[in-house]
Amino acid sequence: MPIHRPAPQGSRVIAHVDMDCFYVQVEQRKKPELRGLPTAVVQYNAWKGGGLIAVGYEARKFGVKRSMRGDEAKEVCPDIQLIQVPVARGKADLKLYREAGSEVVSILSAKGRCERASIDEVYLDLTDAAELMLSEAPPETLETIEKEALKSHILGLADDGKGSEENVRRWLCRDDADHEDKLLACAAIIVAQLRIQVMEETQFTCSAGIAHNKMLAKLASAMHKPAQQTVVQTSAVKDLLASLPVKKMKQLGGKLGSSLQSDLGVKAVGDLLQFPVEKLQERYGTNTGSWLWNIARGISGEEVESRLLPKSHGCGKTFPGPQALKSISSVEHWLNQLCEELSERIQDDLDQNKRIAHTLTLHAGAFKYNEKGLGRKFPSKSCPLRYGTAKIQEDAKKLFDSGLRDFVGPHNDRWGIASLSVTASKILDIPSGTSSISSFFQDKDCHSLSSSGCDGFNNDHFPPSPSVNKICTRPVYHVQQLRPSCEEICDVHETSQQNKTFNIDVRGASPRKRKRKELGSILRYFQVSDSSTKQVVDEFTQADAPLPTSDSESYMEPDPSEHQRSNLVRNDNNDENSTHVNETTQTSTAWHLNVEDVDPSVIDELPLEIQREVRGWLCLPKRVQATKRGSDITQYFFPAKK
Ligand code: TTP
Repeated sequence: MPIHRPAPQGSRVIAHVDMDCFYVQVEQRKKPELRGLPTAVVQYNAWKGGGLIAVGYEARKFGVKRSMRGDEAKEVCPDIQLIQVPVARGKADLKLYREAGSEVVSILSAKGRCERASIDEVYLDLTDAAELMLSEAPPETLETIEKEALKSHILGLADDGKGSEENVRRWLCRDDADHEDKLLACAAIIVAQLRIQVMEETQFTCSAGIAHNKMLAKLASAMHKPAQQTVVQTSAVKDLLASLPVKKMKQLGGKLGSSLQSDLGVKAVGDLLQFPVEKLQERYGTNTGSWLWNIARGISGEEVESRLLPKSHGCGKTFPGPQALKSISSVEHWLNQLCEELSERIQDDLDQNKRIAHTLTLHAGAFKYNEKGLGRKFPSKSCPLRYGTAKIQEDAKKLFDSGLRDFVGPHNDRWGIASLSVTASKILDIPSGTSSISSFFQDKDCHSLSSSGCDGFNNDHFPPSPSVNKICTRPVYHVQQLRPSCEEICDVHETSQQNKTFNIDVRGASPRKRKRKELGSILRYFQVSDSSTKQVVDEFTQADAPLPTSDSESYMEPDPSEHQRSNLVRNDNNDENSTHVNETTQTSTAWHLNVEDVDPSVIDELPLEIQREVRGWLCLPKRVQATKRGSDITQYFFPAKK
């Protein structure tokens, strides 16, 4: 659903940079003898020469299109060079292209806030760079302006008969232009320089759109390709949108666009101008109605996010026609391949970028043999992500089983799987070092609240069963419970030689203790890990399956006096709603953590640099005497001085 965001104060200049026939360029850089030849990249497939996924501009001249198969492309362009996408684990391996995309991102990001939008496109917020140029070296003061900038397409610029480059030079150097257009002129020069730099350093060409917001910049970058740039002046917006088919606008390609066409008779984005905002809101809701009213006027407040790395990692494979998977063992085989790749990629991300993924999602495209027309879709399923190939494989398999049960229904019809994918999402940074551990665990909690809460796992992902409620309520319960313990760090008692227990007392903490805010969050991590693990299990169990109450409390036992809390856990499992749980937990005051009961495999799932520290922390007997309070994070978990 589109999200309406009010336009920010002040002028902005945003560029959308899109690589030209990207995979083809990557292949041509690898094999320079392909340069200048009609070339396409095909996805490995024995059927009719495989499907084309990228088509070079030389091949496009012959009418070769991405929708074609290799054999069809050869018919229209007999000399076409068909390059197979690299294959690993029986499926396309896009690592080469991903890394090539990163090379470009690292060049572009030097000039402004940069958002990597896909494998080959980025948004850049050039407002600061353009303002700086305007104040220090405005275009009219420049001795030379790169030809690349002079070749810009300026929408709405009338031809004055002096040749287009001269025309553009005049536009770039106008001193009577308003501030907004002057910023655009500066940005056009900056983008041209960046594109030259990308070309020189990577050998790749790209195209760009330059405008006052992301939406217009994206539209513009596709208008003149390859290796060109297009500028959208404010005065040209109305004409640009007047004839733009609704389906071409981002977010209008699906149901919303179809509804605009069929219900309101809107064909072009500009047709929306005739509808008052109230009418659009009445029909599509306040948010979407406001968004539609604004985009009709070229207004969009969407910010360029600062993101150089992908938002998620996904591995998928299609099994078209007769290749559809029809047995659990074949699904398992492919899930294992996909999960192996996913695991490798999230591990690389963790090692290289210190980022950790929190959610694993399985999507499948499925059909039933005896069903005519559109039946129930295979539901996508998610669960908290556990690191390690075997664990991801195990969880993905359980997600699949759960989805399949919902899909086939009680009749146990024969089924086929036409596509499978696994995705790791909700990727958060983890700062390294001791001080960062608490932040990391905080993150885990935040994640727990949002992703394990109803927001993160929506009902598309979870069938409405008691397990859903549990997923929504348990982490809320834990976090509610633990917030106070973070603020009021506790005494830790060694209750016996064999059985070390953390007793976290949140009653009447002193201000001094309150200063240690958040560091106790390491405990929350274990709770979250516990609940995470349970969530996986819960998600797979049927609604009527017994709920693992005692297990889930194995290392986070309630104080025996806390009958109320114990009851709550049970209520929770009995589907009580989260509000009730939250309210009542406010009264709960004490916790015990039994170190012996911590599952060591939980530690294995932590980032390496943190593992070491946590292991040290768990070796209490040796270190209790050795470490002084106040030296590091372990201080908070050692027995208090009597
Ligand atoms: P696009 O940017 O959509 O296209 P492109 O870069 O090939 O060509 P253009 O110059 O028109 O922008 O996609 C980027 C790459 O993503 C593309 O080179 C191959 C890959 N891709 C697929 O694998 N499958 C697809 O369906 C699409 C659209 C792209």
